[in-house]
Amino acid sequence: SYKFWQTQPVPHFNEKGKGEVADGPIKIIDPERVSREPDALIEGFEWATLDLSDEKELSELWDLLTNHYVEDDNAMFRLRYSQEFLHWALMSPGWKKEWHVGVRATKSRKLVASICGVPTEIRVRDQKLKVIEINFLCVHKKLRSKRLAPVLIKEVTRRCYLNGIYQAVYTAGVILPTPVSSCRYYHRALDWLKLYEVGFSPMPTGSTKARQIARNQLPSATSTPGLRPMEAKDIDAVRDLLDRYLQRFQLNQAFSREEIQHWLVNQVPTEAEQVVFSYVAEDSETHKITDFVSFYSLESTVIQNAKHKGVRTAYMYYYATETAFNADEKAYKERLLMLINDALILAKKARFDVFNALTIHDNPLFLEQLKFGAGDGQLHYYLYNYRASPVPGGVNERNLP
Ligand code: YNC
Ligand code: MG
Repeated sequence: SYKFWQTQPVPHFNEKGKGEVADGPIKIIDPERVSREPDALIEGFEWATLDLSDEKELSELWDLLTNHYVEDDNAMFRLRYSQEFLHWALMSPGWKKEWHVGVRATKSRKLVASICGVPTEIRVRDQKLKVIEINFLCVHKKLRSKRLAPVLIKEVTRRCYLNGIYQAVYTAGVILPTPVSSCRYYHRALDWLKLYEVGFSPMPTGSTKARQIARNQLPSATSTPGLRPMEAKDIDAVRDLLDRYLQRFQLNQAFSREEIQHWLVNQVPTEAEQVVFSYVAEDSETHKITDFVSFYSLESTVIQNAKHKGVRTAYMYYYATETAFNADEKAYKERLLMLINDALILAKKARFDVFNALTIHDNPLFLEQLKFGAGDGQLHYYLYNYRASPVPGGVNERNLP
């Protein structure tokens, strides 16, 4: 019955006149009237502001998430973000430690809950919005169902309002009032046998291990001419290419140059865990960047398995190509199939076990043909304090001329 969400500035289910109302904020916030003090926490706990530039506090957050963050419905796998990933995800341009909120046990000082945000800009159709992107809402397993989550959400909201940010975006696997868009996870096996052994991939009726392994085999070399890792010198070309691509979608992120650098250029030293893997195709004659593809690395812990401790997963990230979509859909699809298949090859070479992609952007054009299979997981996209008519069919709805 959404006792908490009912009280929040989000569109409610079955709102009257849905679709007739113009996009816009739900509530106008007067920062002068926002409380200077956080709400009280349950006895024995206190608020904390995490300083993630301090290795020790970063590893405290890592520890909380490694043991208590998102699991699948059958509790077989739990997301295992690396410390490098947390650094990447939470210290993007414009980050503030005030938006890395924690709860500590007063006596032991142990970190028992978190909610984090980073600022960015999004476009919802013709409107540009300054937002906070909320992630890593987590409550220690022993403190579940005590209504701590609403208190955390209210606290990060207060800290955003005080800093002049009145809207937010977030995603969740669960249904809350009210998704602006929804999509499904697809999975492409890179090491089928391992995925079978950990209980992730089932054996299709009538198939065999040998047949499944053969079916998921990939070429050893990539095909896109001039494909190489993205470097800092490619930032402007990639930004231009990606921005033109993203503007075709009704809901998208308006990346600054600094954000392109942060989110797409690998900055992790070779001895540490690389997070983002980006590649560009450079034309050998004109030296123009014609294509771009990227994925990021996020492991899962295998909760109970004698042989395997973790699954290394590559997640499809952004991509774009000069091959025009509207001019020739067939040529576009061919190019995309080659580019994404190359991403699979590169992920396999980097020892990933599985490649995930959502049904967003132009992904539906390649998923089936590149042997991705539909998973059980859904991902719902939400806006806070902003009413937007639904982006039908997911974030992939195109702004066709
Ligand atoms: C969720 N994922 O419905 P009602 S995703 C938001 N996002 O409220 P309690 C959630 N709300 O129904 P527990 C939610 N999951 O009564 C549950 N809720 O209105 C709502 N899991 O609270 C739920 N991380 O504390 C209900 O539940 C109320 O102890 C119940 O805690 C929940 O990061 C949770 O999946 C999720 O750690 C923390 O189960 C806990 O169960 C847990 O009694 C494993 O809470 C990890 C996990 C969620 C990952 C994520 C995005 C979060 C977005 C939060 C909303 C942000 C709004 C914008 C704020 C900024 C505004 C500005 C400007
Ligand atoms: Mg709770």
